[in-house]
Formats: sequence, C-alpha cells, structure tokens
Amino acid sequence: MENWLSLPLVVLMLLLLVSFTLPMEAADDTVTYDGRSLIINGQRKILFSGSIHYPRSTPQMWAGLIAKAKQGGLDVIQTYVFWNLHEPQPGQKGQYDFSGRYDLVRFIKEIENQGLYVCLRIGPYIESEWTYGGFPFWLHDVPSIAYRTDNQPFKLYMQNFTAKIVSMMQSEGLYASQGGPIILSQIENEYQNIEKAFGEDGSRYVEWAAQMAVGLHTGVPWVMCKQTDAPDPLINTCNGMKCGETFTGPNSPNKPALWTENWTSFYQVYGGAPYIRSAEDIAFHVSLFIARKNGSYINYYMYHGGTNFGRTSSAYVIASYYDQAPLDEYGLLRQPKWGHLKDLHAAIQSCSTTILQGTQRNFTFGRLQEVFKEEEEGKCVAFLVNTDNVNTFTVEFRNRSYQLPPKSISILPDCQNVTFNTAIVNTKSNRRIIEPVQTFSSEDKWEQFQDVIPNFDQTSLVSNSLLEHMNITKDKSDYLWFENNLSCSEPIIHVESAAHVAHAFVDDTYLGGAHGNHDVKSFTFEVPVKLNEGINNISILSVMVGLPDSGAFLERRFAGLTTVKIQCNEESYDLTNSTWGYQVGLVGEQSQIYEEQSGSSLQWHQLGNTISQTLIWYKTTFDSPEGDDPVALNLESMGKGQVWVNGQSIGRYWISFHDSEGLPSQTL
Ligand SMILES: *[C@@H]1O[C@H](CO)[C@@H](O)[C@H](O)[C@H]1NC(C)=O
Ligand SMILES: *[C@@H]1O[C@H](CO)[C@@H](O)[C@H](O)[C@H]1NC(C)=O
Ligand SMILES: *[C@@H]1O[C@H](CO)[C@@H](O)[C@H](O)[C@H]1NC(C)=O
Ligand SMILES: *[C@@H]1O[C@H](CO)[C@@H](O)[C@H](O)[C@H]1NC(C)=O
Ligand SMILES: *[C@@H]1O[C@H](CO)[C@@H](O)[C@H](O)[C@H]1NC(C)=O
Ligand SMILES: *[C@@H]1O[C@H](CO)[C@@H](O)[C@H](O)[C@H]1NC(C)=O
Ligand SMILES: *[C@@H]1O[C@H](CO)[C@@H](O)[C@H](O)[C@H]1NC(C)=O
Ligand SMILES: *[C@@H]1O[C@H](CO)[C@@H](O)[C@H](O)[C@H]1NC(C)=O
Ligand SMILES: *[C@@H]1O[C@H](CO)[C@@H](O)[C@H](O)[C@H]1NC(C)=O
Ligand SMILES: CC(=O)N[C@H]1CO[C@H](CO)[C@@H](O)[C@@H]1O
Repeated sequence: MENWLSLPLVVLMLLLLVSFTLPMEAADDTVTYDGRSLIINGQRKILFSGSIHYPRSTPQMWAGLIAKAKQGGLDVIQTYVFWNLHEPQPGQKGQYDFSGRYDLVRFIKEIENQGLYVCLRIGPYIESEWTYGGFPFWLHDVPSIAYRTDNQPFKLYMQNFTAKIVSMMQSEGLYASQGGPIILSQIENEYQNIEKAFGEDGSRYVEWAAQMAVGLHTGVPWVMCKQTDAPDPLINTCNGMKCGETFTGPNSPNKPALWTENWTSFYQVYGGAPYIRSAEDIAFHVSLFIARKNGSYINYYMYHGGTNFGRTSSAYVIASYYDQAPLDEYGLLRQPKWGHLKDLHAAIQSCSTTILQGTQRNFTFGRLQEVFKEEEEGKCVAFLVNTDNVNTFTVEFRNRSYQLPPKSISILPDCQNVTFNTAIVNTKSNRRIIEPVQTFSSEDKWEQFQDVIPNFDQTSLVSNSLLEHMNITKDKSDYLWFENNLSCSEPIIHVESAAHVAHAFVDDTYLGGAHGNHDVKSFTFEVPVKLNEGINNISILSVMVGLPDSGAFLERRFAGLTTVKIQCNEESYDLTNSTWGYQVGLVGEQSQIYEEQSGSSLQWHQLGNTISQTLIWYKTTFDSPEGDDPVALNLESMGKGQVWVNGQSIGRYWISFHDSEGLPSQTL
C-alpha cells in the first residue's frame, strides 16, 4: 500500500493552481468538442449510446425499442445507413427506396420524439455483417472501379450517396445544428484495417473522405472509427471490447475519447455457438474507459441486434443478429445485462458533472489495484479498480475501508459511498420462455413444390470456363446452376469451390454436396456415380449464403466453382474449361412462388412422392396467435433454406450446419 494520507493534500494544492476553463457560452443548437467531451448547446456530456439498426427490426417495433433504450439510461441511438437498401439502382431520380423498414427519416424522428440524440454512421461502407458491407452490387460493374481507395468512379458514387443522405437529413431539419437530434456523423468505417493494401492511394483516400464529409456542412462533428490518423477536425474513435485497455487515445489533445463500438456480444455464424459476454465484463470495461481514458461517449454494439431479414446477412452470418445484446432479437429485455448497465449509467450520470469538470488524479494501491479520482469545488468522485481476476482486496481510501471484488470497479460518486460495483449484479437474471402455440406436424397441412433442375439447352448463358458466381447472379439469388453432360459409366466427380456451398446432380438424382464455413470458405468434394449409357446431364448448384462484407479489394472476390474434374475408367478429364450452361436462381424464385398471389402457373401438390428431399418448397397457412407477444417459427426439423411469411422473407436458416457441440446455430 502506498502513502494514502498525504494524497488529499496534494490534490487540494493542485486545485488552487489549476483553473478550469469552462467552454465558451455557446449559442443554442451547436455540437462542438474539446479534449474532454462533446459539448452540446454549451454543455459537456457523458453520453451512453446504443446501436439499433432500423432495417433489422420493423417500424412497428421502433418506438418500443427506443423507449426501452431510454429507460435503460441511453442518451443516444447509433445507426449505420444501409446503402444497398436505399439505392438498388444507380442513382437517377426516383430510384431511392426509403419505404417501410428502410424509412430512415421516420426512425430518426421516432428517436427525436423520445428526446434522445442520434449518431448517424453513413459509411457508406459499413461492414456490419451486412451483405457486401452495405455496397449496392451494381458498383461491381462500374468500369475500372476499385472500392475504398483513391479511385475516381468509386469516389463519385460514394460522394453522391453521402451527399444524398446529408441533404435528406438537412431538408428534414434533423441535424443538431438545425435543432434536430443528430449530434455526430461517421464517414468510412474501420478503414485502417485495410489501408496498407492501398499504399499512398489509401492515405489520399482518407484525406479525401474527410474533406468531402466536412464539405457537406452538417454543423456537427464527424468521426472515423478505428482510424488513429483521422484528419482534423474528424475525431478518431475506438471500436472493440476493451477500449479502456486498448485505446491509444485521441490523436489530438483537442479531441475527446469516444468509443463507437463496445461489443456487447459478437455476431454469430453458421456452425458457431453464441458468444456470451457477461454484464459484469461490459460494465467493467465501460467504467475503465471512463476512469482511465477520460471516456465520454460509449456506444453499445449492439444494444438491439435484431434480424437479418431476407438475404441481407453477409457470408455465413446467421439471421439472428446479436441476440445476446441488452435487448434480444425480439426486443425483450435480456437480464441481467439490461438492468446492470442501467444501474451503471445512473451511477455515472449522478456524478458526471464532477467527472467532466474535475481535475483527474490517479494512484495505485499495488500492482493490480488503482484509483481514479475527479475533484471539483469540494465535490469528489472516485473509481476504485481491481484488475486482479482472482483475488478480493481490501483497500483504505480516505480513511475508509473498501472491499474490491476480483476484476471490478467500484464507483463512489461522493468519494465515500459505493453506489455501483461492476462485479455485483443487483438485477435478477431472466430467461426467454417459449410456448408452443401451434404445431404443423400433420402432413395434410402442407403442400409442396419440387423445384426444377435445368438442362443445358434451357440455359441462356454459355461459357467455355467456370464463371465467377457473383458476377453472374448479380446477387439476384443465392443460387447458380452449372450445366454440362458426359458419357462414362462409373465416373467419380470431383468439385472444387471457392465459396460457399455446392450440390451435384445427375439428371434428377442428387449425388451429394459440401460447404465451407465462415473462416475457411473453400471446399472440395468427390462423389462416385453410376450412370446410364450414353449422355448424362450433370448439374452443379452453387450457393452463396450472403456476400462478403470486409477486406481490401472486395470488388475482386471470387466465389463459386473453380475446378470440376471427372475420373472415368482410370482417366482423369478436366471439365473446368469445357462448355458450361448457366442458370441464375430457382424456378420458384423466378415466379415468386412465396407471394400469396404469385399468379404463376406452378402447381403445388400434396406432401410426399418426391424424388429427393432437396429443392423443395413447402407451404402452409396459420392464424396469428392471440396477443402482442413476439411470434417465432421453430425450424428444428428443416435443413437449409429461406422462409417467407405473407410474401416477406424473414431470413435464411441452416439447421443442418451444426456447431462443435452438435447443435444448430439457430432454430427459431
Ligand atoms: C448523383 O445524384 C444525383 C441526385 O442526387 C443524380 O441525379 C445523379 O445521377 C447521380 N450521379 C451519379 C453518378 O450517380
Ligand atoms: C485525462 O484527463 C486529465 C485531465 O483532467 C489528464 O491529466 C489525463 O492525462 C487524461 N488521461 C488520458 C488517458 O488521456
Ligand atoms: C496515472 O497517471 C500517470 C500520469 O499522471 C500516468 O503516467 C499513468 O500511466 C497513469 N496510470 C494509469 C493506470 O492510467
Ligand atoms: C483521515 O484521517 C486523518 C487522521 O484522522 C485526518 O487528518 C484526515 O483529514 C482524514 N481524511 C479524510 C479525507 O477524511
Ligand atoms: C452514504 O450512504 C449512507 C446510507 O445510504 C447515507 O446515510 C450517507 O449520508 C451517505 N454519505 C454521503 C456522504 O452521502
Ligand atoms: C439431358 O438434357 C437434354 C438437353 O440438354 C435433354 O434433352 C434430355 O432430356 C436430358 N436428359 C435427361 C435424362 O433429363
Ligand atoms: C464479369 O462478367 C463480365 C461479362 O459479363 C466480364 O467482362 C467481367 O470480366 C467479369 N468480371 C469478373 C470480375 O469476373
Ligand atoms: C482454363 O482456362 C484458363 C484461361 O484460359 C487457364 O488459365 C487455365 O489454366 C485453364 N484450366 C485448365 C484446367 O485447363
Ligand atoms: C452436351 O454438352 C455440350 C456442351 O458441352 C452441348 O453442346 C451439347 O448440346 C450437350 N448435349 C446434350 C444432349 O445436352
Ligand atoms: C480493439 C479491441 O478491443 N478488440 C478486441 C475485441 O474483442 C475481441 C474478443 O475479446 C478481442 O480479440 C479483440 O482484441
């Protein structure tokens, strides 16, 4: 233990010498910053923020989610902007889509109505486990484009979309500089991860992006997250789980320490188990960031994750997004996480003025115990930190004794009473209870449609090589058929693919298939076959489960088949450069069989009598259960596919891909 008794005197002396400059009396409706915090309408703030992405829930849910966030002590809602939803065709007038779940303005106004602020992360590259990192796929076909670097065509479209969003916000009066709720905007996203790959062009691009953003005159600050050299006046911010330990700090003494992504859990992939991050661990790192790094803005990524509806998730990412967040996939409170963080927010806000205006001192009690103290005009706040993961310590602070549990931070808003300890959870845990309300096990409740395997002469695209998957589908479907034929009585078919899934058929018979995973996307498989005499039709179905969302040179990624060989009577033939016919998508998709009134001529049949269990559409109807509780479908008995309810895709499922415990990653 160190010499504690003399320390208060030292601090007192310091107080006499250090005079604290208050921020200039600012006019209303301004957001500025200095080395300590954001300053909103002249007031310093410690801001707790939470990510809720508008297209990952429904407009009917928004008000409730925001209310629960506010009740949980949040001040700010943070969202990305999803370029590929809004600009499905390159931007001539009238081709933007802001309807329904894409209604960004309505979402922001809902936040404003409840008195919270907004952090708008425009990107427009967002990663976010969102298909193609948020880029519209048509960018891929812009001549000589290279994404996220000093490339003229890319910069043109990026600027155009960014300007579109900013002008939309401005015309609705949504920036704080106009009296609206938006206090921060973000340009780019974790660019430093890939910057080196672009050499000088990368640095030029960062400069350009910063200048372009500032030139849009939003009247509120811009941030670049995970970009330690973010050009002035942009603020570099931290993303991660442990910014209290990892953040190297603002790149200028005039910028505050902001944490744009503190991961409350982690996204889940097919074949992976949920990542459970405890309430105690989150609270510890948030407190440490405030105490040790002068942190004044903390965003929970995600506060509500929601659902990756349709085909919006990126490669191998499951439909459920951050179900372990303080609000679960359905928007229900996840306890004790929600309540413990609410208590933390209340403890910090009860003394935030002193924290923000005070003079900071730190001391250590020992190798693993430290204290951070803020004092101002006789007021005093202390954080007692024990970083020892195993042992409880008793320490003496200002003549009082405190027990510090392992890996914990005690918050003393008056330097006396502990109002919160990160490791002591006073909120009761809860469990999501799922009650079956209807079952669909009776065969006569179902109809089916067997999708059609195409033949070579039905294909409209023919090529003498294996074409890249995404470049053919243009992301209109997950599915791409490769058609060929061969004559050989007992061949072995050998298939190699760069991503993500492939199935082989001869005529109408399913031979087998294989898939990669989130970490190793490529795979190989071989199937021995008995063929009929003469010519046999070979069909290989290549499937993607979301587009890639990260890394340099995204526009050059290769997915789909790379090699097809057959072994026939001891001889090996390489079919890679033989003539292949291509068909994009399934027949059921083309005729929108999932629409209630598809108007298609496709015939549904009673269940049963299928040749195989692959490529089948199943249909049933049900009455909405009574009440307002969330409704889920239990897909445990299914394999892999996509589900539509009333014509809307609620996402992909992949029950047959098990994690290391032998369990599906998501069944509901
Ligand atoms: C840029 O956006 C404007 C409308 O905001 C549109 O008229 C124009 O065609 C766009 N240009 C490009 C290259 O997309
Ligand atoms: C936090 O702010 C104090 C001034 O109040 C300063 O002395 C200290 O160096 C800052 N700490 C960090 C990690 O920036
Ligand atoms: C405490 O503050 C000193 C400077 O006053 C700094 O060198 C040291 O790293 C700080 N300790 C911690 C744990 O932040
Ligand atoms: C702690 O106790 C000493 C001796 O009794 C006293 O001089 C000092 O003022 C006390 N400090 C505080 C912060 O109460
Ligand atoms: C500390 O808490 C106790 C009990 O809650 C209260 O009586 C006391 O006044 C508090 N001390 C201070 C300095 O607020
Ligand atoms: C094989 O494909 C050809 C057209 O490419 C078709 O005429 C023939 O009927 C197919 N054979 C079988 C068994 O499906
Ligand atoms: C995509 O297809 C077009 C022809 O449709 C071709 O010119 C282009 O090289 C292909 N791009 C890639 C990356 O494969
Ligand atoms: C297929 O054609 C490509 C391009 O012409 C060539 O690079 C490749 O080596 C060929 N592959 C085989 C197996 O013949
Ligand atoms: C077999 O495939 C070749 C292309 O490799 C095609 O020209 C021919 O029409 C196909 N034959 C049948 C019967 O489908
Ligand atoms: C920047 C940062 O803190 N990253 C960390 C995020 O959390 C994961 C999992 O705990 C760590 O591996 C990263 O280092």
